[in-house]
Amino acid sequence: MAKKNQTLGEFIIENQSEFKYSSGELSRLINSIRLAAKVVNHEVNKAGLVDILGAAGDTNIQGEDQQKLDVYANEAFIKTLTNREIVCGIASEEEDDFITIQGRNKKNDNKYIVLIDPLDGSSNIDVNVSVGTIFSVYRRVTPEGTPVTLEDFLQPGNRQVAAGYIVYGTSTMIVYSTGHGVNGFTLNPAIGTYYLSHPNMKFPEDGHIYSVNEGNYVHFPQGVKNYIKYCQAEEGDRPYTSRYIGSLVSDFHRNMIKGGIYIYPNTSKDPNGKLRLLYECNPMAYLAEQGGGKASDGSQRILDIQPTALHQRVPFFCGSKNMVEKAEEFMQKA
Ligand code: AHM
Ligand code: MG
Repeated sequence: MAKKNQTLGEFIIENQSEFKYSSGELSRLINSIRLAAKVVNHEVNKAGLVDILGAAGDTNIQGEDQQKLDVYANEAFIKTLTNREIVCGIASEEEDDFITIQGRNKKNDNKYIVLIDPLDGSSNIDVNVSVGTIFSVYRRVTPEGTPVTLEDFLQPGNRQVAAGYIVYGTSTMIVYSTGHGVNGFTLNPAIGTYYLSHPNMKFPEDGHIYSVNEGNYVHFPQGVKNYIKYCQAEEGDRPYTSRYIGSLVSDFHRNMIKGGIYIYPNTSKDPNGKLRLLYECNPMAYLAEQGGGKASDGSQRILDIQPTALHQRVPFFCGSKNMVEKAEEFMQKA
C-alpha cells in the first residue's frame, strides 16, 4: 500500500512481494537507478554554474577536458548498473551497440536487461529547461549462464517488467511502475531522499493540452494536420491549449497530471518520426497504460510492436485515452 511521504527506499522494500519474480534483484536494480539519478541530478543542477556546458571533447577554462552532460549521464548510469552487477546487459540511446555484463564470477547469471535514454531532451540544458532520464527493464529471453544477445533487447514493450523516468525539473522526481500502477517520488535535495509525493498517478481520461512541434506542420501527415485543426476549433470545450517543451519526459509528466496528448508523428522528412521505440516510446507507453492512458503509432498499440533494430524509430501518439483515440480516428480517416 502506497503511503504518502514514504521514502522510495521504504516503498521498494514494502512492495517487493508484488514483483512477478520476487528475488530482490529488481528491487536492487531500481535502487541503483535511484542512486545514479542522484549523481546525475547533482551534475544537471550545477550545469549553469560551472563550465560543463559545451561539446564533449572541448577544453574548459582550466584546460581540463569537458564532458557534455549527456555523456556524463550515460557513463553514470552504465557504471552504476555495471559495478553493482545486477543486470546482464544494457542498451543506451548513446551507444551504437548493447553492452554485455558478465556479472559475478563471469557467470552471466543476472536476469534483467536495462534500456536507457540517459539524458533525453538534452538540447534544453543550455537554456535551463527540464530534461529527463528514461529507463526500461526486461527479463532476458536467452538462457541464463550465457552472454546476452540482440534477441534479449528486441522484445516488444508488452514484456517490460518495469519502466520509469526521472525528471530534472523545478524539483527532481522519479516516476516508475513495476506493473502495479505508477508512483512518483520527489527528491528532497537537502537530505538526498526521495519521498512518495504522487501515489497512484493516473492520466485523466480526457484533456485540454496538445503537445506537438507545430514548426513541422507542413511536413505532418494529413491526419495530424486535421487533428491539430480540431484541437484549435472553437467548439464545446475547445480550443485546447498548446504546450510543447521539446523534452518528452517533461511534456509527458505535465500531460499525465493535467490531461493531454503528446504527438511526434512521422513526417515527410522523417518517415518513422524521431523518437526511438526502445529507449523512449516503449517505457513511456508502459507508464501511460499503467496510468490509464494510451500510446500508439497512429494505428497500432506501441507495446505490441515487434522491434527489429536497437535504434528503431516510430511515430508516437501518447496521453489521455480519449485524446489518443480521437487522434487515431483522424489518422485513419485521412
Ligand atoms: P533526444 O533524444 O535527441 O534528446 O531527442 C528526443 C527529444 C524529445 O525529448 C523531444 O520531445 C523531442 O526530441 C523534441 O524534438 P523536436 O525538437 O524535433 O521537436
Ligand atoms: Mg532521447
